[in-house]
Amino acid sequence: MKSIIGISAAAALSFSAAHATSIYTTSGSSDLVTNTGSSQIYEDDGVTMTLSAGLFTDTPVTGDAVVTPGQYGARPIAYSYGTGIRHNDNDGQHTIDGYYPEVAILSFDTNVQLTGALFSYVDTYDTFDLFVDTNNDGILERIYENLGMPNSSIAFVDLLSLNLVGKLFGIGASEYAYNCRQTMWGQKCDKYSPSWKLKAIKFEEVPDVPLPAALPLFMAGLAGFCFASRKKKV
Ligand SMILES: [Ca+2]
Ligand SMILES: [Ca+2]
Repeated sequence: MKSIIGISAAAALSFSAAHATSIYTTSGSSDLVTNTGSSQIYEDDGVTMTLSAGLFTDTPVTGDAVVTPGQYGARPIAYSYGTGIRHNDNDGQHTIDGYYPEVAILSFDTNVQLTGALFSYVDTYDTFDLFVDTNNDGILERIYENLGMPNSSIAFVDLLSLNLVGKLFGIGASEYAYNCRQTMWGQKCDKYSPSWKLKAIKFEEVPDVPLPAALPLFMAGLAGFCFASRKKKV
């Protein structure tokens, strides 16, 4: 018991060290504002995050993934360890698992960069898939699959280098049996079964207008200012 407390304390410490907002998706979370049953609404540092759930197809070899929010009544359930997903069509476990591939859908009210995820209920060789709405049409695209996490019951994964920017994201678990891909070594299958809970999400607010788009506006403003000041001299 003592070692478990030691591990979780160390994970919490490293998780809060960086300057970013952390929302804990546990049943006792102080960030939780409303739980409607089909979604949980969290708020921290002025940012609102809505957590809902869906299932997704996980097509062998091609890697195609289509997310259906709320399919078979898919819904997030916040437990003391973190949030899992349940649904009504032969759900494998109360975790986020790949028996029917499940995905936690994270919707923010402002542009953010996901910088980290804290997983709980983790066992050996657990993996996760990452989805981002890359073209802002409200539909999630899977951009990474079978990302690894530390072999620790509570595992933090730093997402900073993946540059995940947007308002709509998904963190899910791949299909148990059909997770096979063509690789340069031939067809490889992930024989492990991903199953875990989402304990916290770390993110930073980023400007809605990207810098390259803002630059011409700034230049136009500068040109206008020069023109105005020159006119004054005359
Ligand atoms: Ca489940
Ligand atoms: Ca999209």
